[in-house]
Amino acid sequence: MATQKPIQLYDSAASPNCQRVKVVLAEKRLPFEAIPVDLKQKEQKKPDFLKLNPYGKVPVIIDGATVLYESLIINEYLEEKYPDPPLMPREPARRAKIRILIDYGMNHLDLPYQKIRLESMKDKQERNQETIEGAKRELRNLLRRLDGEIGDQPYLAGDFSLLDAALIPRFLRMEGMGVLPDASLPGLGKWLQRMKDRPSVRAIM
Ligand SMILES: N[C@@H](CCC(=O)N[C@@H](CS)C(=O)NCC(=O)O)C(=O)O
Repeated sequence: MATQKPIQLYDSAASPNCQRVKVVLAEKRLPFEAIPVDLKQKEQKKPDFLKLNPYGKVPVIIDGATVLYESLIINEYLEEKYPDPPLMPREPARRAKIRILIDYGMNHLDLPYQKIRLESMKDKQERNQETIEGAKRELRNLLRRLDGEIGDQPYLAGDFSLLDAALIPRFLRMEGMGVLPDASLPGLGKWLQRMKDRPSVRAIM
């Protein structure tokens, strides 16, 4: 019987979008072959790569005859195709809630998050510290909702789920930016520490 090749992941080590897929692959103990894509050399815009992902971005996975891009969609696919261990609850309402929180963490936090990122990338003399501090305050205000969601639970939706995997790359960066840990967000501080103890997260750090 022919054995199926391991999943191939077109990857860039520093990419948060690739990292969230690698967390799910590791949690599900799925062997994969990482194919590095040099983003600086624009390998992602070459015709052969565009055949895999017309958006010209990583990650892309190849699983047998299936070629997929968009990290959140890849993770949903991995959950459906390889349901053990489950990273989504069984109840439709709880699954829907997780998707709402993924959307919140990815899209609703995006404006202040990107503001800090872009401002911090500037040369020191051009950087506007007030813009950065204002965006940090804005971001912490938005994070209160997630801090309220986690409460005393170990993970954002109770058990470890696709929600934690989706958000951890961004939260590791927020820690690097000095947004977290913060006394006003105690639940998220504890969660971040717990996440960093997981082998799947240690592997992307
Ligand atoms: N929505 C996409 C975003 C993918 C994305 O922006 N990937 C970045 C790396 S983190 C990339 O490939 N950037 C290179 C480019 O845009 O040319 C996803 O979730 O997979």
